[in-house]
Amino acid sequence: MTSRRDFFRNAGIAGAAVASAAVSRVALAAIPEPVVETTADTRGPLVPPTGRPYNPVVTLNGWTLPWRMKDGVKEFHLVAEPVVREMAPGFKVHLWGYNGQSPGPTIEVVEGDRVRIYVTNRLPERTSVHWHGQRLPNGMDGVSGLTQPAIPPGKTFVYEFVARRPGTFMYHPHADEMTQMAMGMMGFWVTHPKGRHPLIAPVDRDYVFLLNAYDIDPGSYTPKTMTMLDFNLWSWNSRVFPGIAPLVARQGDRVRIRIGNLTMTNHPIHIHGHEFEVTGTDGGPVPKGARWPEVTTDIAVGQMRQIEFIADEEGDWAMHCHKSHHTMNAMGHDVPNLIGVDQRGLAERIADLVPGYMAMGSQGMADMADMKMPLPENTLPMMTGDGPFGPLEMGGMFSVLKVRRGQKADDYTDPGWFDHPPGTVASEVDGSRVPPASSPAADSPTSSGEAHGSDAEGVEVHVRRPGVGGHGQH
Ligand SMILES: [Cu+2]
Repeated sequence: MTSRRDFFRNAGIAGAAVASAAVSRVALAAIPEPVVETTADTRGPLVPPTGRPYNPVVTLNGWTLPWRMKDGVKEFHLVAEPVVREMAPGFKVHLWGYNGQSPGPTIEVVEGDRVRIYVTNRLPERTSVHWHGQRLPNGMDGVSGLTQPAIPPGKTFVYEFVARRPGTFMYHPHADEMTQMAMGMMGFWVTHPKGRHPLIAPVDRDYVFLLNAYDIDPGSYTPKTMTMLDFNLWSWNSRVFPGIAPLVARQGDRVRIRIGNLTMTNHPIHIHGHEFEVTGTDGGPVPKGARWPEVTTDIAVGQMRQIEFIADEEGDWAMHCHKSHHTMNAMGHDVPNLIGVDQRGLAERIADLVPGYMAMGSQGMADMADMKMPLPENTLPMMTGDGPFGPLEMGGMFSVLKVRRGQKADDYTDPGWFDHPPGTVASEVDGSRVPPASSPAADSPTSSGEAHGSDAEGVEVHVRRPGVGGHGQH
């Protein structure tokens, strides 16, 4: 039975609870409503509705965080929380992130803006936010234990500083960093120049994304956070091919792509069909005399690079990490090299024991992309994705730069596959296009020339060793 004393004690507790809820409701009323995104769609550029104007960026499979202006201060509200991220169609994983997604939303401000960022911690452990690359008061740097107490679960902290220099930045926790970054906690930050800047060119398209990596066993939903090197999902903005949005441009557009690396290894990012220059790093714009053309740039751990080029070649141009294992997905690694191994007899014997067993890899791994083998639930085949000419045999850090003459200036929608002009696609040699008998190869004693002619059925290619015949080198 409840005693009178218990009653008063309980009433006291209840009263205290009401009072604290009322206080926090008042405090929360001063904080901007958190905005939450639940899909992995690429949102179009957020044209600034308030504050000073700028040309907004587009976050691949992501979005920009809206803000409110309060007494001349740009106020944002980040919520650190568990999220569900679709890494590719049909493949959902349980990550930690901000405002409903991993990575968190991109923050865009203008050089000189005073910025106030509320951070609410809905994680089961403490966290903090480090504003990677920014000039700011030391106590706003977000290193828990060193520059601030960590944000306990359930609490909201506030960061405030002036965005002093324009450039490409990111944010991530500096508390139990290994776990929290392996779980997907990170986001992009762009500070636009306040006017014309001698080293920052206006561009027609400005894309941003982060390089991240996960180790998620096929059939499971949560990353293994203790993995140091052997990740099995190499992602852009927590998406893997064929889940990564294409980068779309109108022919002739000046395109900037800003990339930050928060994985545990470097990524040589490569674009086909165009040369680009690195016009900025995490330290700021690169002086013009220090830029050079290239088609691949290595982005080391913790670095940011912004690359720029004129998208003047129409087509569907591959853009990917050049580490070939980073353009592969989870299912199918840790398989021995079976090229040249005749598995037929063995496969039959195993199939007696394991119904449905299939042998793979005797001629390379392309079988993987063709066979549509049943997979454990919630994973992706190692090589996947279909293009207009068949399987792409890709995964991971791969996307397509789609350059089109007819793309509208503000249109970021996928224009579909490129319609190649007639006669511009590599194709099988037919008899009518075999080199004539008078070609230099015909001089070789090992090339009789008997296979040449219009009969495609009879084409035979002879192989000549260097230094044997043909050039008088005996
Ligand atoms: Cu890579």
